[in-house]
Amino acid sequence: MHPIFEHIKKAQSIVLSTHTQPDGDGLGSQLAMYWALKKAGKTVRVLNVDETPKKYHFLEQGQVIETFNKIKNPIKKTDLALIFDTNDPTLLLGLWPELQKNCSRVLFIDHHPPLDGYPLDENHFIDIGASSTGQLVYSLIKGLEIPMDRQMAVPLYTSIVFDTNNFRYIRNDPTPHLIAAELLRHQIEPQKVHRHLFGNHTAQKIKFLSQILGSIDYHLDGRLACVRVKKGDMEKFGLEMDETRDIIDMIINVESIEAAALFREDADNTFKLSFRSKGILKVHHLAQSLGGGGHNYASGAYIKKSYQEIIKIVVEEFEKLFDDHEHSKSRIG
Ligand SMILES: [Mn+2]
Repeated sequence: MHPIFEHIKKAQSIVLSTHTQPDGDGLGSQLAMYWALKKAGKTVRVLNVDETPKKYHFLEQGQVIETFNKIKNPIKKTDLALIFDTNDPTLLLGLWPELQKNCSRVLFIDHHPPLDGYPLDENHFIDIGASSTGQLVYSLIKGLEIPMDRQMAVPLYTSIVFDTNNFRYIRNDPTPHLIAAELLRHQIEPQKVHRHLFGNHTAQKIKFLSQILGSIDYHLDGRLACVRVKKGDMEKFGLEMDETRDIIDMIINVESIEAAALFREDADNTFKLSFRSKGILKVHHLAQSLGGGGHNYASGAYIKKSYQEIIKIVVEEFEKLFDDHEHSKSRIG
């Protein structure tokens, strides 16, 4: 059995956290774990660096999530901290040193490839073959023999549906469907979950989308689509950061392209980049070379440069990826 089970069993006090700008997988994972550990009689606290975006408020039964920079009670000595859906300490911002200082052990539960040069020992629960962190949390709850209930099933289903983009990215693996089928037995009202995750666009968001989708630039003979979200756009349409997350998933649906890049301007000369690929190109190393990370076909990075500099780098790097792919094809063929 994986050592994580022993660590959880012997810990009495546990803090749960996830990456900055939390998403459906990170939040769903930590909330499912919260209810499971409470049921097992543990003292549990959920502490995140950023506030929960509006669309996930339906998950918050009982306001259990605390935001680190607003906490009323300091972090006390804690046996264990579990970090979900990342293995990158920098994505915990100022919370990371506090966890290091106050928790006897800090472990990652994640499905992202470990960062280059940051070895993780066997105590961390990492499986890059899992389609969501929620899937890993499901196996933890099962392994700990905590009986499933509705409070755990709703956030777990949310994790799986969110990270597989409605069961699109499951790599021929039946596990996400099998877990979902079991969770459906707990009256989770899946239509409500889908509505919160995918059917929650405000009229303002649709206006924003019409502007953004009208401004896609195509590069490399139409194989790469790039779109820029300017700093003022978010304020102009009254949007949360989280509301730009699904734009790139819409753009990648353009039939003729192979890859897409989104440039979100968070401050002057400061961009959040997101990359998507339909499967021919792997975009994980491109993100890593820019200081970020992610998966083979979905990755991202934060970068401080002017837009002109960044777009040049990104288009050049994609050109290399396409060339490498062509060469490998001709070698095989
Ligand atoms: Mn995830």
